[in-house]
Amino acid sequence: MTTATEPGTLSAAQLLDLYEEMAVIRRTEKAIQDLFLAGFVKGTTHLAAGHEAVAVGASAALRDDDYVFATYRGHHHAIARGATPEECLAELMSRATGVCKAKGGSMHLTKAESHMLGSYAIIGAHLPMAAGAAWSAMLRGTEQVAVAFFGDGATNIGPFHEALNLAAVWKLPVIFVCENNLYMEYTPIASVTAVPNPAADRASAYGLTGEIIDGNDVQVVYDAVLQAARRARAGEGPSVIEARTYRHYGHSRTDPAKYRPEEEVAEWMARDPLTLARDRLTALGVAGEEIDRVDSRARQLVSEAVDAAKAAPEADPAEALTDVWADGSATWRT
Ligand SMILES: Cc1ncc(C[n+]2csc(CCOP(=O)(O)OP(=O)(O)O)c2C)c(N)n1
Ligand SMILES: [Mg+2]
Repeated sequence: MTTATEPGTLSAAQLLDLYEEMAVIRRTEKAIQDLFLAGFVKGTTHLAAGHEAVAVGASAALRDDDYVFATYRGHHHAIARGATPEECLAELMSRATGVCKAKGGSMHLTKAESHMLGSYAIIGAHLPMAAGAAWSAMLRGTEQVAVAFFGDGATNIGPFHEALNLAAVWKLPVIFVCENNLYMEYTPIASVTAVPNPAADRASAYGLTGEIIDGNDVQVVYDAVLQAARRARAGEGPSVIEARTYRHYGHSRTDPAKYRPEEEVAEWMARDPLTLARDRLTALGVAGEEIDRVDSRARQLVSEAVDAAKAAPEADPAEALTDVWADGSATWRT
């Protein structure tokens, strides 16, 4: 995983690595949309195309043993924390080689061995879980941090407030990262929220500082999370980061997102995280051909992942009750 030691010190090579990770996620999301429309993906999907910089920038600023919790819009976090596109695609296609052997599906991508402790479909549910993981790390003295990524909609849900409160009281090493993409399903968050910045403006109620950042700029996300993680490891408690971003697709499945004003969509598309990273790379002297080579590599990797996932065997029903409890079995039920 690419890391640097000081905010603002990512080298061109490191930034190019982050660009590649974002390109891989973008290609994977596009592949998922195509596979879904072709009938290969069962259930639903919530694509994170447009949100790549949040996952990749944050992940690069974390240690490999830090804990990450995400929402049902979590493909980008799973990949940023070490799940391969092939494992994710196979999971969505109910294959035996899926990252959860087909028990999770799109909304529950989880990779416990890389400390990606799950994607949660109940809005806000995982914020107290992240606080719990942070508490565990604090008690064990490991200097690990826990990060909860959640949508703007979660800020109007009780567990958001409960988690921030207790995290502040106990000075837990947890980072709350709101991916504010302006909408909760089909409702503009601004139309149902009493303050303009749904996460950051609430932080002061718990004695915390809320930081609003450009969630489409991978360097900015990296800097903000690196500093928050440092504070957490130094015993200075939780941070609230509101990363403003935008989804490229509709909320889920085949939602064409016609409720979004055209100018708004155009404005955000012009601020695509990949375009912003490309601009940064160009300013650092990286040649366009080199970035194009990285793009081709990402396209190739995902295309091979699609083929491999399609060719993989269906999940074995005998696996349905494995890996569902800490001892690796389901014996607790019997
Ligand atoms: C507790 C709860 N209430 C309602 C829902 C239904 N629901 C699913 S997605 C969603 C919108 C959430 O929006 P946001 O938190 O902004 O996340 P985004 O989809 O934009 O990433 C809602 C209300 C749910 N899953 N859980
Ligand atoms: Mg939202």
